[in-house]
Amino acid sequence: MATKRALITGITGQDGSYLAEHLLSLGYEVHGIVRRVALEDPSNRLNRLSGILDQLHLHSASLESFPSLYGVLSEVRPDELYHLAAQSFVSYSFEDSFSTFHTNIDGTHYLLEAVRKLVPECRFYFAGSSEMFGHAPEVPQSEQTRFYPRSPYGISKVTGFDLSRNYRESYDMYVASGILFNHESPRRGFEFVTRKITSHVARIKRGELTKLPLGNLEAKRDWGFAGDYVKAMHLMLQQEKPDDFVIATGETHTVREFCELAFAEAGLNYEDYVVVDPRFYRPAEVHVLMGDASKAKQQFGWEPTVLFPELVKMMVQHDLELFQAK
Ligand code: G4F
Repeated sequence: MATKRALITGITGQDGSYLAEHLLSLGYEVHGIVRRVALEDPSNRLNRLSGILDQLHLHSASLESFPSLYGVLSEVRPDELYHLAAQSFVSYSFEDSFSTFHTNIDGTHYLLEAVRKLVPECRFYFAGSSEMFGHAPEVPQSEQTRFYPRSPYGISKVTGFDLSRNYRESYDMYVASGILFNHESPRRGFEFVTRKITSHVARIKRGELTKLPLGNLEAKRDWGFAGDYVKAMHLMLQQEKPDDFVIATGETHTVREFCELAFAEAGLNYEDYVVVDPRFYRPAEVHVLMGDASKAKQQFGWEPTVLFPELVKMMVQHDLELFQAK
């Protein structure tokens, strides 16, 4: 069989790097779209890809520019496209909703349109998000649950999801959306709460910091391991028909519980260090997320292999070593 060619937007991020590794291990030819600045500053901006860089084909383009995306698509002509790139930090989307909408909605629209024009047979993965459920009317949330986004980011993802479904239904394209609940790893960005906590634990342990300022400690999230979740993305594009799938662990935990376990892993009591700082509260919060991934399990046998305690441990151990070495 001919080698399959995959194109990943957001390849430099946490999910992009795990997905690229997974696809390489399956024998794919892997291409990625990156910003021009990333190619000019590889040691910082491509650091998550450092182990596989020589096996990748990177192309510079911007989600804000249709011609640049069109150019890459016409050159690569992928069999599968994984659209992961986005302004993905919910807090920031409140500060600049306009650029969040431009990047997340227009960027998705540009890609779908370029695929339709150039490679209509290409299978397209859209990175939806549990943030689309927002103020959800039920717990757990499944593919049937009504969306009620509570942030500009959530609104942008609902629109991207609707656009994706509309291309699937109008043009008979293979477009699948993953509704992924929070997924973390040692490669998570430091602005997200899990990595903020584990990196602070490591720096407090070293005596570099004395406090960890956080916002809402009672928010509940369904946290899984990103390495598991990228496998579901790939499986979604191997089905007979395109569809949408929830990917989650089915457990929910508070930010407070994450702190408790993370500090305990380093032999510390979180109550001695965590302080509530109203600056980290959001104008509108999503209080409880918990996913029901039974459709993915039933259709392609996907199940998480890493659950909450193991995930916290993995991230804390990684950061203890990382900051020890600095
Ligand atoms: O880690 P977070 O910033 O992730 P959030 O907002 O749930 O979004 C992440 O998961 C989504 C999937 O549902 C993705 F679509 C999205 O791109 C992103 O990856 O915040 C988690 C919770 C929130 O309730 C937040 O209010 O932690 C609470 N929190 C409390 N203190 C904090 C902080 N979050 C951050 N980032 N920083 C804090 O100091």
